[in-house]
Amino acid sequence: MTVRWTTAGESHGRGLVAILEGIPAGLAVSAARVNAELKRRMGGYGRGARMKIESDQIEWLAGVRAGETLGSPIAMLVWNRDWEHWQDVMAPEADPPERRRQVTRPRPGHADLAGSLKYDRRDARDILERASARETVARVACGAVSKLLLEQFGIEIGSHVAELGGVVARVPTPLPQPLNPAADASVVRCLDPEAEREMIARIDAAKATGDTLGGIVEVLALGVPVGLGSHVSWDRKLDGRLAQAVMSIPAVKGVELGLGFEAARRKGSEVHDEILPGFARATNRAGGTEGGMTTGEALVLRAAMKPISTLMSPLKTVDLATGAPAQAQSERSDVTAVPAMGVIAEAMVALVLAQAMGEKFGGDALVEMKRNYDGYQAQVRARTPKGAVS
Ligand code: EPS
Repeated sequence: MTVRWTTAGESHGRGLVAILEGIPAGLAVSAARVNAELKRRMGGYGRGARMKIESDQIEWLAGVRAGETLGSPIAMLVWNRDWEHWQDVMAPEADPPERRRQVTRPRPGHADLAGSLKYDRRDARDILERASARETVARVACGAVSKLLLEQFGIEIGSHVAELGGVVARVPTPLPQPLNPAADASVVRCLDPEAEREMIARIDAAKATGDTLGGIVEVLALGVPVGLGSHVSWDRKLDGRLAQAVMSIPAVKGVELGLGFEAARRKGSEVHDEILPGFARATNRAGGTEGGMTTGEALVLRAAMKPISTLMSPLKTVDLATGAPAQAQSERSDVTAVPAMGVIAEAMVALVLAQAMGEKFGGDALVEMKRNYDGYQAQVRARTPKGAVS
């Protein structure tokens, strides 16, 4: 069974539902561990008032019994507290009291315009409610369960903010280990205190002028075995699958592995990671994949997020109802969500890795998956020449 997942829910609807299938039976899970990830996602300097309203917590609906997975689809529910204020606007009944809070002035950069035309909606709220990053709550819930599975195999995923609003952080080498407690200690999830101060100042300045900011997050996965993914077909290549998963996060516009775009500017001798005795690598410029497969080195992925498209000082648009020039809709929103995006990107990486681990090691039960994993690791060790690492 392949790991697959889906989500449902509108930003100001009743709640969000996450369904995750293909996690083997016998994995110990707890709502507390999932909720801890949801809490991390809610944080970050520059978030709007909505995060003061919500207090995201899952309720298990299916797939878990006595603290263990059953191998059946896992369903989780997160109620939207803000629903209380939106019941009449978002009511599913055919005859709500009135269709209030309509959006007819599409925001440049948002799904509003293309979605309204494609789905033939007069009210862009029918589009924006689902395009909202609120949906990522459900992804992070699925990612949290995936992380628990990966932990069983010694795989650990973390992230930190490398850039925000044009401020570039000096990334410490080596990175703190474990990474997340150190990153989470910063309100912008940045490991460079000087850059953190400047990022906060720029967020304050952007807020004062009704503007928004983007940035870059780095995600690391440690302990990933060699050989996840495959070189044989385009849709099995793990680098491509990671890129697709992370690019699907709202407002993410670029994904790099290792050197990424920088590799295009260097000579081959300055890009590739030489193979040393014991199959060790002196460098990890590839970022943990070669030929669409993991190398056994750390997976290093960077995701670039554009500034949020809801501006309090709005850009020009055209009213959907009248066709007249207008100012885009401005609603309560975040100045930046880059720190949260790192947590979401961790979840997407966790889901893709859990899926790839499931493909490689199969198993309906965790014990079976572990046996397959141990056998494969022994096979790889037997192929690995002994030798001093120079
Ligand atoms: C969002 C707008 C804001 C954000 C929201 C994404 O919500 P609201 O319109 O209710 O103020 O806070 O993000 C979340 C609710 C969340 O949980 O991440 C948007 O338009 O995309």
